[in-house]
Amino acid sequence: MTQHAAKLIGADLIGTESRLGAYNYKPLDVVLSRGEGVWLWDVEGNRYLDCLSAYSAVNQGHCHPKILEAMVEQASKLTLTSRAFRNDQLAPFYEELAALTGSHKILPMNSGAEAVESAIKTVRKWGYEVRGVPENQAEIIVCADNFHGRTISVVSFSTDPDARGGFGPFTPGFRTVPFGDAAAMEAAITPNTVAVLLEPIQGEAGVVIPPPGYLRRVRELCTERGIVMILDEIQTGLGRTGKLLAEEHEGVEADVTLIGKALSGGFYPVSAVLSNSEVLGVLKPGQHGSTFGGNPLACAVARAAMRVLVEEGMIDNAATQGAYFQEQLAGIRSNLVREVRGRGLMLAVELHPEAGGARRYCEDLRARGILAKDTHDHTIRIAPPLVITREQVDWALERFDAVLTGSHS
Ligand code: IF1
Repeated sequence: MTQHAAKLIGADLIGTESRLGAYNYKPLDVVLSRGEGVWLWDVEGNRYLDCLSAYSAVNQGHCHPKILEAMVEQASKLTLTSRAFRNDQLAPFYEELAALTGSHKILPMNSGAEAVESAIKTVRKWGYEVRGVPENQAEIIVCADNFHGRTISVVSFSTDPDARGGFGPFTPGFRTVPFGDAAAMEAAITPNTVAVLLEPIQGEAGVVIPPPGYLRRVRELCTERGIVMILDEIQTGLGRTGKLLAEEHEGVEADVTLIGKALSGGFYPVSAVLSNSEVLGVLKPGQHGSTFGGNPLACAVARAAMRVLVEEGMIDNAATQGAYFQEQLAGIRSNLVREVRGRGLMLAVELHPEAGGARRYCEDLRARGILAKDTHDHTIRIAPPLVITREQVDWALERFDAVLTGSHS
């Protein structure tokens, strides 16, 4: 096929998307058709380094051969039984996930938002049954600028006008405090507070790292006041920040941890609520569930995704390459850049407002073979698959340098 024909096919696909699809996204106009490791190819055959990793769902790299093999093998045997019957993949999935994370109880779900919803339901019930909170009075403390998903209850406590505007009436029972302010959190606690819910590093907010000691202080508060600490590690978990879970950077352990995204290496929606026995123990048969949650295909895929993450040293690689990437980005002499920040391979370059928005730089990066996503107008988010090599980081840095210093290559 000629380049011209491929371009027409791409344009045609974009046209059809616009005509038939709900207009709830405004993606870069790059139509991808293949992925391998850190690389993506579009329908025209152009190659790109992926610096988004499907919002950290593809930590293990695109189409990881071992996850693919597990998926194909399981798909040819058994895909779905529902939880009305048992399947032979669920128990080993529990066992391996519990061993990896040190959890005592696991609730398997599908999307990240479902894991968040499931945690909210569970801690409310725990509040009534274990803590004796009066019926329907349970409160959960959340942080401003959070991102936990798109369902009604979850957007009910979003502070982003786009995420919640027009979607009321909202679910009550949430109190919002500034992220990174433990004193504000302490002040918001009432006798009806059953849980706090937060991201260890805020992703959508633009890779916002709380002040040192914050998570430790939140942990202490929760322990002192008998409140469940829920960490949403759907984006930060599974190696992204250079540790299995981002909570490890502060040496804390949440009571409830939510994971999703990379739990399947991007092959399939798989999420989970991890907790101690007391909290998830409140759920009894018939009180919560999901047709697809814990299905054998999901479990087999997740088992392979966890295995390669550990066996192939991806978590350490995220720490090593992430530190190098960040240090080198910070060394780029550009008057556009306000701050470079991040942890592991969860990085962000925040531009000065005068730079005119991050989107144009993402377009420029795309023209040079890098796919990165802007967030909050002025921030370029950089989160490649955790399999990225030093050479590939250097390759990316040349291009970031060119885009941020306005030099032509
Ligand atoms: C979209 C952001 C990332 C999440 C955390 C729960 C969920 C997410 C911490 C829900 C999902 C996504 C969804 C994606 C964009 C994306 C995102 F920019 F919106 F914030 F990753 F940075 N908790 N994050 O980050 O998980 O139900 O989607 O499986 O297009 O909405 P989900």
